[in-house]
Amino acid sequence: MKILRNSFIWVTVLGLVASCGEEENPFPPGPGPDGDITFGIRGDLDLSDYERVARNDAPYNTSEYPDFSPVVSFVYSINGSDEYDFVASGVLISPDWILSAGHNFFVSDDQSSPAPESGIRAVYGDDPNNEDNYLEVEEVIYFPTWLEDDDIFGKANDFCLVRLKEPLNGITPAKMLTTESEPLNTLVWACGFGDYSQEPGQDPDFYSLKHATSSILDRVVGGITSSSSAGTFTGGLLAVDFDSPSGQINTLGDDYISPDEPLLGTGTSSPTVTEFEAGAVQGDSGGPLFVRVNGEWLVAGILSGSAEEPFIGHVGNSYGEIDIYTRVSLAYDWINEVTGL
Ligand SMILES: [Ca+2]
Ligand SMILES: [Ca+2]
Repeated sequence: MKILRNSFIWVTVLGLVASCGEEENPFPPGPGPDGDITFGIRGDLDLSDYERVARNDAPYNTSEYPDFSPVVSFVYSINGSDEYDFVASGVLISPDWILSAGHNFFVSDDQSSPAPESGIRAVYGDDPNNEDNYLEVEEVIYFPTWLEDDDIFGKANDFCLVRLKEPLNGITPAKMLTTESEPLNTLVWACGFGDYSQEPGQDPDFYSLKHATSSILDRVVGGITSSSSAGTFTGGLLAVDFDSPSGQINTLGDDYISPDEPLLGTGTSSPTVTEFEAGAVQGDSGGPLFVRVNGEWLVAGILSGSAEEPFIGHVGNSYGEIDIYTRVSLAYDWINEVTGL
């Protein structure tokens, strides 16, 4: 599995990739018929197209689109200093609380203790480079089992709640899906601040801007447990795949079962590429997945990671990524207990 907080963790995880055995590869390595290699977004679109959607610029300001204004970024250090090494994502669920991924601030393989609040800033707006929008953090509360039993999406417990020092007024918080009614096979939207800074046309010295991406919800699974001294909890996952415009790559709809796919259960997936189809990249971690229920866009998932090698020879961040979100509905009792929402 791959974790999607930004920076050095990525190198660590790449070192863990297992060899792929003898299975037949449905997709030979290298570009497909229309040059099927990209980074994060569709190769036939520009990052600015996805940024426009995330700003809800017209025509993306109707009820057909979620309001992306409650999606925030984090800049942070692991040692509590103001030398911010990482960028990540989250979503405002009340003026005081942001829901995000536990692994953004604590990964037991890499840290002896969670990143101190003194080195974390939440940033509202579309641009993490705007220091006027930096907000101090009072506390980070992890899902009850996360600190003792963390495994990115493997235990379906990759959550944290970040309480701001001062409430953030002026932005309408996102609503959450509180019941197990995730609409399989419908259009969903993700949003975050994943790092495109090394890509052509981007400034390597600046954080990337907020971008919004779409897909079809391919998997809804439950019954995944995690345990700690706090007890045993049951959670679940949501998953989408990054289909290629050529129709050649449809990883959750093909016959090849990659190492992380059994965790996601069985099912089908449409090869149809959505208008703003994309895969998550480092820094999108903790960002929300919005589903539409009864006409209302609700946060149903928090980005935890991506499946390892969805097909043999897959190029990281390219078509075929399988992005995995931790289910909010199954963690809602904890969210409610902590925040009173
Ligand atoms: Ca898809
Ligand atoms: Ca698909």
